[in-house]
Parts: sequence; C-alpha cells; structure tokens
Amino acid sequence: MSRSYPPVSLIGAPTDIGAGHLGARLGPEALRIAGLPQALAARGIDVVDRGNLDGPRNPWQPPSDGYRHLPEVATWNRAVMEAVLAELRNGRMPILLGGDHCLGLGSITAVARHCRETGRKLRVLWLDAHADFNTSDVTPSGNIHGMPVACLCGLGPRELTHLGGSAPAIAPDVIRQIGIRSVDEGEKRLVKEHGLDVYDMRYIDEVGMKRAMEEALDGLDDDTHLHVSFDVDFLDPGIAPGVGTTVPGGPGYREAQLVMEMIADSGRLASLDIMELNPVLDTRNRTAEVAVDLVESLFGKSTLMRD
Ligand code: HAR
Ligand code: MN
Ligand code: MN
Ligand code: MN
Repeated sequence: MSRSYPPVSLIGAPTDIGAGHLGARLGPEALRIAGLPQALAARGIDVVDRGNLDGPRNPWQPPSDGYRHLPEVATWNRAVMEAVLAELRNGRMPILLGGDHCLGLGSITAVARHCRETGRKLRVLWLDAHADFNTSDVTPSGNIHGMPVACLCGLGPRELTHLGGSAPAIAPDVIRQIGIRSVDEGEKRLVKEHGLDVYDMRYIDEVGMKRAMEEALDGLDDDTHLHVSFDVDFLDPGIAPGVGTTVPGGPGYREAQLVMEMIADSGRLASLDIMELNPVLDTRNRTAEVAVDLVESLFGKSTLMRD
C-alpha cells in the first residue's frame, strides 16, 4: 500500500519538567541522532525540522499542593500548544519530540482545537504503560507526566485544563489507551469513573494485539483526525530501556510493529507525539533507534509482500 503523507514538521520540546527523572530533555536530540528526519525523508515525506522550543529550566523541586513544577509545566505546555497549532493550521503534520509526557497535554489540546475549528472528529491513541490519569489528590509523586490525560478531560488545575481556552479539551470517549500495565490505586478509580477505554496488557494477552487494535481503531472515517501519543515506555523494557519509568510486560518488537502497521493501514494518522525517551538511562541510543524504526512503520514502511 503506498500512501502519500502531508508535509511533516518536527518540533523538539527538550524538557523533563513533568518527570521524576532527569534526562528526557535530551530526547529530541537522541531521536535526531538516531536518524528520524532522514528516515521520514527516505519514505518520500516532506519533512522540516523546526528545531527546539524554549522554556523554563527544571528547578527540581518537591511537590507543592500536589504538583511538581506546575508553573513551569504550564509554560512549556503553552509553547507546545502554540507550535503544534501553527503547524496544523498550515496544513502540516506536527510530530512532537519529547520531552516528558506532560507535554501530551499541550499537543492534544492543540489538536482538539484544530478539530473543532475544522469540524473534524478526533480519535486519540494513547500508547503507554501508564494511564496518566492522576490528579493532585491521588498522585503518588506529584509528577505531572502522570496527569495529562486527566487534565485533557478537565480534571486538574485551571492553568492546565484551560490551555486551549475552555475545558475540557476532549471527552474521555475519544481516547483509546493501549499497553497499560501500571495504574495507581486512586487513579484506577478515576479511570473507571470517567469510562476510559483501556486496552491493558491483560486484555491484549487474552485477545491478541490484532483484535485489540481493530477495536481501538474501529469507527474511524475520512473525517477523523487520528492522533497518536507514543510514550516510549509503552514498549517492553527489554527493547526500550531508555525511559525513566520502565514497567515489565510490555509489547515486544513484533507486537509493537503490528501496532504501528495497523495504524498506518488506517490511513488516518494526522499528528504524533514521541515522548519520555531518556538517553541518559540508555545504552548506545538503542531505544531511540527502536523508536525511529517503529515510526517508519507508522509511516507505512512494511516488511510484508502486500504492497
Ligand atoms: N503513575 C505514576 C505517577 O503518577 C507514574 C507515572 C509515570 N508516567 C509516565 N508517563 N512515565 O506515562 O507518578
Ligand atoms: Mn488540518
Ligand atoms: Mn505517559
Ligand atoms: Mn508511561
């Protein structure tokens, strides 16, 4: 299947402001060094690297009122939101290079706003070991990278829930979470209360990744904007050790390839985040290389003989 893609813009967000480990600030460079721009260009895609956004340094403070670095997280997310929205309004596909996953908030707030402006439907695939649905009341850490999905759904502090003007940015029913295997106790209750559609590893083990992905992608049509928020800790630590919060029992190389190929086959991918990569915790940048390999599949590279 050969498919043409819109022009792509890479946006680096070099910060670990929402994380519990330092090092995700180096994620954008690690992805560039692993050859992401060249890999996309080799697929015939028009790709421009916009360079890195600027933002506050990480003050490395303990939580205050249940949040670590809330003002800095808000500033970074506003910068991400504006950069992503500008690309979408220009008819380009934004790829956000994280940076920790708190920035999924700015990215998806922009995507949701663009969908409202253009009358398109939105589907978000959240590929992650974690549900990222904590609030200040239930978070075990205060780290805001554990909260972006809750904030998108309107649960959280005003400076995060109202990034796009009004809250909530999205309704829980646009989200499909895949690969989940670490959810905190209070978080679990909130996830259930808000009816998130979670394809956890137990479900994937029982029905298989193919069926889980068919269900997660069900109902997309020509009018749907598909956003993929790829937290690299989605992957099993055996193939992706370079993240701050590894959780055993994730998708291996073959399963992850299938996920990306099925998304590519949907033909609906319209924006992407690649988050949580932490090269400080890695060996020889191999996690970035796996991520780039998977992104190639997401953009239609297939080893099959079906093309
Ligand atoms: N649930 C834990 C917390 O909130 C760990 C969150 C880790 N999150 C990420 N992104 N790495 O998914 O502290
Ligand atoms: Mn558009
Ligand atoms: Mn995450
Ligand atoms: Mn995660």
